[in-house]
This record gives sequence, C-alpha cells and structure tokens, in this order.
Amino acid sequence: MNAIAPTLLAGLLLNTSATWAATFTVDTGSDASLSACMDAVADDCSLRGAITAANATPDSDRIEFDIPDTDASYQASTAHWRIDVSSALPLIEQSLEIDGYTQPGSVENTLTPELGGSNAVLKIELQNVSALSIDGLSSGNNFNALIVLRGLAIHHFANQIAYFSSAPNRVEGCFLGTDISGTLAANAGNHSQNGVRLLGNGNFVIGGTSAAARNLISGLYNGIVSYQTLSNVRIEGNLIGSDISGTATIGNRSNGISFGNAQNLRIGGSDSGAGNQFVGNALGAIYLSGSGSSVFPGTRVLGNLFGTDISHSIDLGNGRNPGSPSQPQPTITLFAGNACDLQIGGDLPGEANHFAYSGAAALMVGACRNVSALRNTFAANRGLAIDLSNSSSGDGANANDPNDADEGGNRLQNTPVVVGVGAIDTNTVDVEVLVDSAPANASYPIRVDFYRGENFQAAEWLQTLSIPVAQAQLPQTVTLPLSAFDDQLLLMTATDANGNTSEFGAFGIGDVFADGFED
Ligand SMILES: [Ca+2]
Ligand SMILES: [Ca+2]
Ligand SMILES: [Ca+2]
Ligand SMILES: [Ca+2]
Repeated sequence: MNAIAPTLLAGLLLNTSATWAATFTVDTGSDASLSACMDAVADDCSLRGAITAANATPDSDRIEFDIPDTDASYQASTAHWRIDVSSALPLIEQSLEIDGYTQPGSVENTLTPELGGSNAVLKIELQNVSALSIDGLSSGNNFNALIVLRGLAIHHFANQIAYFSSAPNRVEGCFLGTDISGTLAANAGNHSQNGVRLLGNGNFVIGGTSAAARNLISGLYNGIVSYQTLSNVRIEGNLIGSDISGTATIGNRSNGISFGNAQNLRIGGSDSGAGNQFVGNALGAIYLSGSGSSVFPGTRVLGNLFGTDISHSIDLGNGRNPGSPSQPQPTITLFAGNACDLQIGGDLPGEANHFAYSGAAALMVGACRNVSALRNTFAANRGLAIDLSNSSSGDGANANDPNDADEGGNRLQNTPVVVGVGAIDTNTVDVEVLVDSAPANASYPIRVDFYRGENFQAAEWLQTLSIPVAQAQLPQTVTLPLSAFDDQLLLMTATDANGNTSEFGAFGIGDVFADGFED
C-alpha cells in the first residue's frame, strides 16, 4: 500500500472542500443587496445579494427561494412574490443554478408536448422597474461559468436572459415575457424586448425533453435571438408565442427564433418531448439569415408544431404581421447566399414537422441551397407549403424549366410531374412521374416524395421513390395507394442528393377518374 504524504492529503482535502457548492436561500423580495444569506437569519438574502455572494467564490453554487408571505414582495391576489429590479442585477460570474421551483407552492410542468400546454405554477417574478434597457439575468466575463436558470417569470428587460458564454447554459421551466400566470402578456407597449439572447459558442439548451424543462417564451419582440455564430444550441419542448394552455396566442411581435449563422443547431427533435410549439409570432416562427459558404451546417428543425394547437384544429397562425397585414410572412424564412445545409423534417419517426395557418408560405427558402424538407405535413397555410425564391422574400410558385438549369433557393429544383396513369387496382394505382432535372443541374439520385393532398395541401406522407442518375429525366412508375386520391389531389416534392427540395407539384386525379371512381 502506498502511504499518502500528510501534506498531499491536506491538499486533497482542501481541494475537495473548495468545490463544495453553497446554497443561498433568498428570503426576501427586496432589491437591496442583502448577501449575508444565513439560513437562521430572516430578511438577509435577496436575489441580488445571493448572486453577489455566489460570485464571491469559484464554487458551483445554487440559489433557492423561501420567501415568507409576510414579505412586502408578496402579491396576495396571485399568491406569488414579485421582485422589482430597479438597476441591473450583478452579472453571473461563477457556475450557478437559480431554481425558482424551490419557492413553496411552485409546481413543475408535467404535460408532455403531446398533451399540449404547460401546467407549471411559478411563484417568483422578476420585473424591470427601472427606466433603463437592462438585461435580466446575464452571464458575465467568465465564459466557463455554467448557468442554469429554472422556474422564473421574467419580463420588461431588454433581454430577459442573456448568455455570452462557452458553457452549456440552460433555461428550463421559465416564463419569459408573460405575467406569473402565463396567461397574459406582461408588456403592454411595443418594446423591443427579447426572451433569450445567445452569444458565444456554448452548447446552450433552451428547454429540454422533460416536461419540467418547457419554457413559455411569449409576448416579446424576438423569443430567442442571436446575431453571431452559434454551435450545438438545442431549443426543445418550448411554447413560443402561445399562452400557457397552448391553445391561444401571446404572440411575439417579431420572430419566435431569429438567428444568424449556426452550426448543428437543433430546433425540436425526434425524441419524445423535443418538439416546440410556435404560434402567433407576427413575423414568423423561425428566421435564419447568415452568410458564408455554409451557413447552418448540421442544423435540423424536427418534430415541431407550427401555427396550431395539438388538435391541429385551432387557427393560431404565424407570420400574420398584424401591424401590416397586407405583408404576411412565412412561418420559416431562410435567407443566405450560399449553402444553408439544413434539414427540416426527415425520414425517422418523430422528425416531421406540422405547418398550419401560416400567413404566407410555410417554408421560404431564399437563395440558399441544400435545404431538405421531408415528410412534413401542411394544412390551411395561406401561401405555398414550400416557396423557393432567389431573394429574401417569397415569389410564389415557380414554373419548371427544361433541364432545370435555373438557380435560386434550392437551385429552384423542378417539381415532379405526373406524365401518365397506369393500372388501377382495387386499392392501388400506378402513376408515371418524371423529374426534368439534367444531371448537370441536380445531384442524383433524386428522391420523389408522394403525399395525400387535403384541401390542396400535403396532409399525409405516403412513400418515396428514388431515381438513379441512369434514369434521369425518364418517366418512373410508382404504385400508390388509392387513398392518395381521397381528396383528388396528389402532391409531390423532388429532393436531390444534396438535399435541395422542390416546391410541391400537384396532380389532380379528378380528370383521370371522371368515369366513376369518385363517389
Ligand atoms: Ca436568511
Ligand atoms: Ca417560388
Ligand atoms: Ca427549376
Ligand atoms: Ca434549377
């Protein structure tokens, strides 16, 4: 056995004790800097003071809440505590978790996205009462500090939460931009206030796949915003632009998410609980605009619900632009000069998004390439499901051009065209389809995805056909279920091997079956 030298042992013990986390329990809603934070002493620990105390050591600390209802911050009518912030709170300089769910009476959300909404009950509200455009809770100069913020209602700040960091900071179970109940906008005026602003290369997670992590990010200008390159950010399970029920809007006045360049950004996901709900965002749910040769490499938008509630029946919309209703906007706008390299929907279970009630196009691909849109479903959108264009705004349906040499969003990939109908069986029909893209103008194999149309939109994905380069520009026969024509309209996209998905092509079956297949 090796003996440990006493001096070394003492050093180990010191090091160990230095990493023990302290817990500071906020016991007053005062905005004064009360930082003694002794558990046995009342009224000696404010949020401002607790952050100051936590910053004083490099420990990974925790701030909890236990404010009595005799405190001046107590709001009897709503049984919660309101902290009026009259000047900027200290920046968070060391690893810290602030957990509003520790205040007695608060309850974490238990509703999954499939059930819709949130039943979280928050008890701690932070509101900016200064005349200044200050941030709410913000990281500081120590980019390695890991910050977790949970269970707080925050409003009236410039950015309710601002992360400038290299650490995987999280925001979980917060209400940003609404009142404590999550049913009303906190901001009556037209302030340019954002929910979360992100900067730096931290692998931030806003929300998460657990129900308790779901945030409500509504009634703001932008819900989540960044102007610089992000890496590996995940935005999961949030309600963005809705109220707490998920069945009504407290819209954001600009976008739900507005980002510049981002790599491996994940909005939603195929995991249970990962999908976000975006509704009521005036200028659209997601606006991604960047520059460079590859703008959003590895980025995926998966499993989200846009413009409606879980029943898919309520018109909640995105991109309606109520301030200028003659200029409605897409639900998702992508604008960049080169390759976007982005996947919206996909082949794996849970990857498809549902787009409904968009003010304009559901998905607008402006100028950039390699944006695949696979297996998503669409209903009641006022513009095209997919609109490719060569500028920052949509231009409606593009005609196919011979050989597909035109360029623009997703290379203005030509849509599939039905050139013939073959054998009709009891349950199936053979359809001949052609994609007129010369191998010089698209990457093969090209896949064609077939959807059952309903009210002229792609309601249900049916199947995929792959066209190898040897069969380029030649008719291909595919056997489809007759149910593809339940609403008499077959819808199709073509996607080349680089992920350039076309607009939707349509084939009306009414003429073909005019002899009695209709009921
Ligand atoms: Ca105390
Ligand atoms: Ca177009
Ligand atoms: Ca074309
Ligand atoms: Ca083209």
